[in-house]
Amino acid sequence: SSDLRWWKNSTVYQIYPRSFCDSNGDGIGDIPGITSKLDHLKTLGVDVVWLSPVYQSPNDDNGYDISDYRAIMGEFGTMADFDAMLAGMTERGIALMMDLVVNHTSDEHDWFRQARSSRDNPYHDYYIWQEPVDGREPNNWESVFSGSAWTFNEATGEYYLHMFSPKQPDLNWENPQVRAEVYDLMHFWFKKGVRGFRMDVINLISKPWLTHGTLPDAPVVQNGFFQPAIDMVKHGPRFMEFMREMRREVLDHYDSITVGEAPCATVQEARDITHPETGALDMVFQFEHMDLDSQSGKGKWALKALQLPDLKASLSRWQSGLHGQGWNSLYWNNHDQPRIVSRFGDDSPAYRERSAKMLATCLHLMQGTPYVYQGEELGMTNVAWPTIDHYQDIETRNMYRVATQERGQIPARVMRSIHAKGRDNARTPMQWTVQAQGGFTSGTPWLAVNDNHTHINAEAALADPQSVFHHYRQLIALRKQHPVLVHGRYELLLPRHPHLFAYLRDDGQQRLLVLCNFSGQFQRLPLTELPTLKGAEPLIGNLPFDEWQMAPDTLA
Ligand code: TEU
Ligand code: CA
Repeated sequence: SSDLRWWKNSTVYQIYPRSFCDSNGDGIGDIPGITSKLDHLKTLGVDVVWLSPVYQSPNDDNGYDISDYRAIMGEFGTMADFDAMLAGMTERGIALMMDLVVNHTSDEHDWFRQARSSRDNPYHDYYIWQEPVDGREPNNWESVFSGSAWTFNEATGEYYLHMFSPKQPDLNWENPQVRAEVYDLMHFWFKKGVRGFRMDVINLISKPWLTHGTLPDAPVVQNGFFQPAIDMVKHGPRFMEFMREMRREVLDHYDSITVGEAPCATVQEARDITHPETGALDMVFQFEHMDLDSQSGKGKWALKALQLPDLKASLSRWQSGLHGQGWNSLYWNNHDQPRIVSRFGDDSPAYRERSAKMLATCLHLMQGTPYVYQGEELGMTNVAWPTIDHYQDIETRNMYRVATQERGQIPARVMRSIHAKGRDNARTPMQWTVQAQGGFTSGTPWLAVNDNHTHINAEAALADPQSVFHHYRQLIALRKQHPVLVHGRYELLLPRHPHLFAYLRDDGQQRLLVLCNFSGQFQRLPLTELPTLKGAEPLIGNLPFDEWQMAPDTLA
């Protein structure tokens, strides 16, 4: 039955190849580099790797702009290197998930080169075109990377849609040939031995106005003409139909693991997508908990301090909402998000390790499949570089330009947002050793290594039994040992407590109490509001047991 699916007690590790390990000194992480580090993953105990894109790409968005879905990016290696990496994973019992980026291609993909050449080209209908309106963009949609979501194409006199960069034109999923191409390339990778896919912004593929109706404007929420548009496109009218077709045509033929990235998804939408009988994917990445430290409706850069009760309410709604009716992914980090210990925790020397372990515990003991992003298992932190030229990310650089040049914002303030939320926080190279460049490369890294590699690095973490790494290793192992972690129901306790995140897991056999202190201060447990702790046994903690058993006078 669906309850026994293998990925339910698995943990996934995400690799962002550009920043993981450079084998040849050109400063860019690569596939042989990954192959050389597989024992790190084996020691950690993860079951699955999600590999961010390694396909041929002009790298406008670091591989999320693909120009050939069946070729490996030259900087990363060859197909033979890929096969060797996959074999190394298989030997170690690690399954590989690829990144499927099919809401859009690169503008350098042959399909788009043909499509833009003339209205009569057979590939023209692979993409989404609109006539100019009053000599300008068809509507007010803003791309996620700033500026219009429409770019004019001289050769055909039309605009094409790109929800992201102009170098990432959106595919037209209404066209059955486009869907057939996608299913085909999925079979290609499955046949190589890949076990599944993480599907990039998959809930944006069905554009509402292409099914019926006219192209609407997005509501005005900010200064200037262009307005955020994801909500106008997500979970469109034919989305579930397309996903069920993909399930039938491809996924049902393999024992796979799938996760759909679904910005702006609601619990109800996630239930539809992940329902074992009527849905199509095993789980989704939802973003609600990632939006709680920005001002509502104003986008990720409008900073706001996290209120712990909001985080508890949000994660708990997802826990209860999918229990028995779908499946959650559990994540704090990925290549688009700032480092969690710097974000919801405390990365100061006094607290970094405790804080990173607390956050890991809070997430990993919930119901769902946990994802660990490279370096999270070391408690890697954000960076705060002084000026925009230190940054590489297209989203960050475009936002800075528009904010300072068109919206009149003060550079120092914009930099504060970048320090808090910029995607390069996640993309600084993996810190392997105390040596120069953290052992990531023998050359000059494409993005600077965090100075703190001198004390935060894998070598040091493996040698220290109390490290963040070994805490993650234990959490990953616990999921295999205790069925309550996989199947137990979830119940939030102390919903309004400002500093404690407390919850129960219960499968009728075993009860587990999770207590997380999000503050830097000692917190007295409100014992009358908690189940009795008499006879309870400690399972895992962010301090050695003798210290944390002494602290509260509760376990007697
Ligand atoms: O991200 C999609 C997405 O929803 C972004 O808006 C994300 O929220 C944003 O980057 C946060 O700042 C996916 C990929 O994960 C991202 O790396 C790509 O740039 C994007 O799609 C386009 O492919
Ligand atoms: Ca390299």
